[in-house]
Amino acid sequence: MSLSLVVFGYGDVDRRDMDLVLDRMSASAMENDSADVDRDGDISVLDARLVFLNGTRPGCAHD
Ligand SMILES: [Ca+2]
Ligand SMILES: [Ca+2]
Repeated sequence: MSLSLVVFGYGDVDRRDMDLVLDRMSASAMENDSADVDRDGDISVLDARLVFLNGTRPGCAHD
């Protein structure tokens, strides 16, 4: 499974990407929705968790 963890911005996975997922949590994902990281059709805590765990900075901080 290939994940697209970059929700916002270019290349880095940070707090802003996670915030974007959190903002849209409980919404239905659109086709190819970047906030639906695991592509299961829903934007959920699992997507936020994936972004957090795979952040490019410690603790998923932003620059
Ligand atoms: Ca980003
Ligand atoms: Ca999902």
